[in-house]
Amino acid sequence: MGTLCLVPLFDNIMTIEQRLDRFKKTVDRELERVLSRSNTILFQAMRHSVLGGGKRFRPLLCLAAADAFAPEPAVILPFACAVELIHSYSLIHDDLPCMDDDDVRRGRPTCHKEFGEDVALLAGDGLLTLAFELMARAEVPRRLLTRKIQVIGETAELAGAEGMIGGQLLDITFSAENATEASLGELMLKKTGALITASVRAGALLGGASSAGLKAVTAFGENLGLAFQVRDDIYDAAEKPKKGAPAGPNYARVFGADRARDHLRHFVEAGLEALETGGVKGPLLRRLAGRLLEK
Ligand code: GRG
Repeated sequence: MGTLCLVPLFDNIMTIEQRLDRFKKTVDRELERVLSRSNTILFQAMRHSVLGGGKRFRPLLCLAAADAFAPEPAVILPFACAVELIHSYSLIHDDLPCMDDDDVRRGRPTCHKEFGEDVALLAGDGLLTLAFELMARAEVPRRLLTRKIQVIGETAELAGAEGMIGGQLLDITFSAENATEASLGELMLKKTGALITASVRAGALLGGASSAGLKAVTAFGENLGLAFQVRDDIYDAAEKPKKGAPAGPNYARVFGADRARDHLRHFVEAGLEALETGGVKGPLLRRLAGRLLEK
């Protein structure tokens, strides 16, 4: 009895960082499990890309958003893993020679460098479809069935042609001469913000958020997506340009590093304010937002 009582007590005294670390380990273990069902070259390529590092920012956001309400954690896990699989697919395709043509990802050879373009293309497709399989097959309590279907539909939309993929199209057709804050904002909101918004909305919906809570978390996700991309652009602009590669859209290059840093802070603060306004405590969400202002 003593031991059982200590479990919730231990939960309460765990720091926010410890809880996030525990979530990350749970996600890593589950991703490893779902990707171990076969050892074909395709699954080897999928595992190479998903299990080779990564901050797991999107699954953490999903679990943190659920945690802000009253979740049953086991219900959320397949959805948290699904957003990471979608993210990993987008990275594989983004690294291909017809896109960014990158050789290194997370400090290791990109998927096509290790397995060839044909297998890498299919590995991306395999991860995308596996994500939807995980969500469709996830067991949820009866009262959450409608929300589960909503999450699957929304995730498809936000990751799709009007969301992340649409953002990637804006990226490849971008012209620096005609760039405005609005056009770059739309690009970032779609390319990076859409999947981040999908991640927090999935967690909030399945965590039982009210419509006010959901509205707050959605505004948080959109602002965090913008902050995430501006931050990435600040780091990117500080690096030497890649040999022979045309410079893609970059907030810090277009508007200057100082203005980009101001905007990064503004987007993080606007995200936190949205939570405040909606009465969402969400300590884990706040901590993840805070990470974007750190080195
Ligand atoms: C579908 C081809 C295709 C592309 C979709 C998301 C995307 C568009 C492309 C990925 C490339 C990219 C640089 C996107 C911007 C967002 C970003 C900084 C991704 C890196 O995400 P992190 O930092 O990476 O979360 P880890 O390695 O931690 O998972």
